[in-house]
Amino acid sequence: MAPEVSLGSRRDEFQDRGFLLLKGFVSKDECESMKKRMKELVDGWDPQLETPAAFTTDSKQQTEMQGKSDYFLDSADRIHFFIEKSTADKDGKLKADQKKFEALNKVGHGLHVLDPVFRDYSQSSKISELVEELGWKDPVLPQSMYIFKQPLVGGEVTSHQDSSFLYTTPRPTCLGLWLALDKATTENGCLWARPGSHKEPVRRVFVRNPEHFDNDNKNAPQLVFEALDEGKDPAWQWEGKMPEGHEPPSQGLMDSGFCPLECEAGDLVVIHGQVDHLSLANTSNKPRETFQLHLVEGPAEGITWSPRNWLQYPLDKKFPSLSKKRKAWPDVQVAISV
Ligand SMILES: O=C(O)CCC(=O)C(=O)O
Repeated sequence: MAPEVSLGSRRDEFQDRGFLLLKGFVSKDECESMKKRMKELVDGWDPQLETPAAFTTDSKQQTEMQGKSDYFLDSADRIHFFIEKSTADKDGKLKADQKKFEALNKVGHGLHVLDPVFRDYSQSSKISELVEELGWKDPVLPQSMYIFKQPLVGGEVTSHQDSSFLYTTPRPTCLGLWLALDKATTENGCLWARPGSHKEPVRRVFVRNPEHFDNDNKNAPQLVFEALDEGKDPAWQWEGKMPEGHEPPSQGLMDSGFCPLECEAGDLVVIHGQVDHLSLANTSNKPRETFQLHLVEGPAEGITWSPRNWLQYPLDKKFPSLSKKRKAWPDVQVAISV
């Protein structure tokens, strides 16, 4: 099925609102093959051999949990499995009676390089053509994530700008490509975005903590939030817990300028790195799986990947390039690398 938004108008719409919803970007069969492939990867994952890490978007817990874990930092160019906090024991490991698939929050962050199925989609010409059409000149792809939002278990993702986590200088250049693999609604935790918010600056960055890495204080968190725009946090930027009245159908969210982006399987939400967006918990018994890519401009555009970002490749590796001129992907393809 061809995208509903006609060529030519979607760049304008993207620049105006900061996001796009492209209907039928991939076929239902492609969605099913990604879901099937993920089940195979999860089948091959032994949570007892690996040390899974609970994943959260609560900013305090993020510095406390991800901020202590080498498993998170080491996931940059590997395939690592992260579980919902509610399914973890006090050490962050999978509870003994918990089934592994239902516990998963996400798998990341190197699927686009390491796994043949996710790599094929990430390298496809429909991705590079879209990105080029939206104005990226030297796009490189630092990360991919498969997010589960499991029925009745999948938690909320609090409001954030992606450029806080994938920061570039001298200007932020992040772009998110959020592919729905299931129908996503307000009941099972679809995305919500605040139109026009991409015209506001990046308010904070999630970075490697110099106290930990430079001053060798191993008791300090590895990762911390730093404010870039002190004192200008908008009243709606809830961190941690959504305030009362913001559960579905979420009139409170709409009053704060957010709108729900309900999707069919195969639809793509394109998200500017500065757009405020979030998703609520999955309160239904329906799955809501997605595959997401995040790209930035590369060095040929005079853009530098911040050396303080959490995600760093080993020195001998480069981010894969989506540019038609420079298209270069590392040769490596393995099922799971831990
Ligand atoms: O998939 C979700 O629920 C939220 C994902 C998101 O906000 C992100 O990856 O930036």
